[in-house]
Amino acid sequence: MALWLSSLVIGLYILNFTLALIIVNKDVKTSRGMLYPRESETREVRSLDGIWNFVCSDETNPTQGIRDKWFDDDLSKSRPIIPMPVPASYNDITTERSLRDHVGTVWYDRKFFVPRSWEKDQRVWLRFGSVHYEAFVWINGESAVKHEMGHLPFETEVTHLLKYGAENRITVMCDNALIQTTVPQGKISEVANDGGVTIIQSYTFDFFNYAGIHRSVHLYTTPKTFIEEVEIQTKLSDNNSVGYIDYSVAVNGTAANEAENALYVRLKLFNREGVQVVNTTSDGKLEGTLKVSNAMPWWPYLMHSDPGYLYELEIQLHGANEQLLDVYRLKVGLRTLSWSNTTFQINGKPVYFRGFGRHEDSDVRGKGLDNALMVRDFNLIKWIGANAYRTSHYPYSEESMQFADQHGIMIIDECPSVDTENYNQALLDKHKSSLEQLIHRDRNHPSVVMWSIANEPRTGQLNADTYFQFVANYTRSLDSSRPITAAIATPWTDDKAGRYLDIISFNRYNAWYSNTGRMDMVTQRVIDEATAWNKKYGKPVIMSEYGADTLEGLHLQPSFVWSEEFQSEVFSRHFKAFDALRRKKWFIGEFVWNFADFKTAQSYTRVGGNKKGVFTRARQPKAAAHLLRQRYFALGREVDQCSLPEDLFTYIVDVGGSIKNESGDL
Ligand code: BDP
Repeated sequence: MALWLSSLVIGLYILNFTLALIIVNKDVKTSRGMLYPRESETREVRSLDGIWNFVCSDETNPTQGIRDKWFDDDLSKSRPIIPMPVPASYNDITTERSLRDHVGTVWYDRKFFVPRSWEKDQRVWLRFGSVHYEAFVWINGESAVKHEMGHLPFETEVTHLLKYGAENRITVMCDNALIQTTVPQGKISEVANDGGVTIIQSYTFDFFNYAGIHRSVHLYTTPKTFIEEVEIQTKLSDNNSVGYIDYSVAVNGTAANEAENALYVRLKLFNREGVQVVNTTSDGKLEGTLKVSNAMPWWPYLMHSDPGYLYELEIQLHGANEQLLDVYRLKVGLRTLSWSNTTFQINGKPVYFRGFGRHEDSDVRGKGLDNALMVRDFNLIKWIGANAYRTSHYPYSEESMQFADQHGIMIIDECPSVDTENYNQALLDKHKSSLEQLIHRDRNHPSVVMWSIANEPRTGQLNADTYFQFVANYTRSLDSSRPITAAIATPWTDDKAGRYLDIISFNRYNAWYSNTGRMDMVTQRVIDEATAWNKKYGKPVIMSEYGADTLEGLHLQPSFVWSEEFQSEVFSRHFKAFDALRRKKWFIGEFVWNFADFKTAQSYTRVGGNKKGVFTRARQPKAAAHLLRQRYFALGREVDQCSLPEDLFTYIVDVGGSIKNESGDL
């Protein structure tokens, strides 16, 4: 009897365990609308950025504000408030350790007026560029919207919640807690401290879990019947002289429901000089193709003398009797992407990526959008001669995506899945949703040339195979016009995800995490690993991370870990490997880790944060930046015949003809 009972218990345990392991490919909720807010003849936009009121909940009582309905009145009536800038992470604004390291909910509110003129014949929308990690929003005490997932926008219609010609209140509760089913994952635990117990947030990823209202908050109006979605795909004829823009427009509103057939769109395409080059009208399906003769293709920076060429597409929505209902304008870059098992091409030309992994991170504002920082970063990217970056390890601001379009910088667009492990159904559903939201947001950007579905997922683990098959296939079903990659650090021998990708990216820290300090153990190892990945999957390969922590101003000769000399030498040993690999064609890019120093959680391996930046956190070059600049421009000249900046090399001596011939003219 006892034996029978214990077998039953063991059997039930195994069944329970097995059920937890089964993951299935379920449908996930898809996003709607969310076109970037732009003013037009029919739309008004108002920013709610500024200084908001802020309250931090007690860590041990994170739901108190909900129970006590803090959203019913001004926050100041419930708790003492402090000023908090929006957009910004809240963590580094005050001098308090407790706010920097806070785990759980915080509250924001502010007042704003809505003009009386907005009351009639239109709709009003409230849109957040991003709140990390989960947001709950109330307008005048009424629940307006909830959203889970940092770094991605969300919006809701607030027409019926607003008071027109009067003052309104917006309240936001933001929760930064990361658990095993959030993207990214984390763990919350209760740990004894000197005063009793405290809540600890831990995570394995290597950047500070900054939180708050990270990007702009907008109110905007649309007509009652309006353009809700625009999706475009572009391609060029074989000789790049004719461009094609496939478009499809979705409309929301009563006129759309009542008189579907009466609606049509008129599309006008303007070139950079503002000259109209196409004017066409759709049928009732609101989709079709624009043909652009004498096309100006969108080229990446340094691949062409006029990179980042953008047209402007004006979309006019018309109703019955040709009534103009709505106007929305979108920048369009004409380009074709193609890839095979050996190459990745843009407009028929093979691409060699030279770039960075980056972070949205800076002093004081954390991950908050900052236009000064964004423009400085693009200036540095262009100064150094890079043509690409990966949005490691989450989607970056929409403003930076628009900037990349304009400057011809190619983007590997990554979703917020980092160090993914312990695969389960809830995680899979959210991971897929993060990609859906990302693709929905970024699908019209010419700068986005690849989707990255994860950074350093534990792809050797049980279930990794099924999990990544589902994630990759879902991504492909949403957009088949761009290849899919993931930055993998699992040894190629154990990896189970690569076969679902189009391009293999791998991260490896030779001479840093492995064989620390051994300059003689870099070059061949990089060549061997890249070759092994290519042999295993037969796909193009990118080295998506390599580098070394470097304390600015520390000089040691011969080079020693953490010194500026060490970073330069590690880079140089990699360059040698990359040059050997480039000859094999299937090796298509090199990305340094990282663009700039950035903040991490506290750890004895991090001195004030991760110092693998080529630039400091204040965006000034370390010594290796000058070396990298020479390489990136030299590659640009060899691969894409770009011209070199005059100040690339410092004058040393007039070497005369003989030496010049030996060393080439660089
Ligand atoms: C890689 C991670 C990156 C880290 C980097 C490092 O992808 O997020 O910052 O290592 O340790 O494994 O510097």
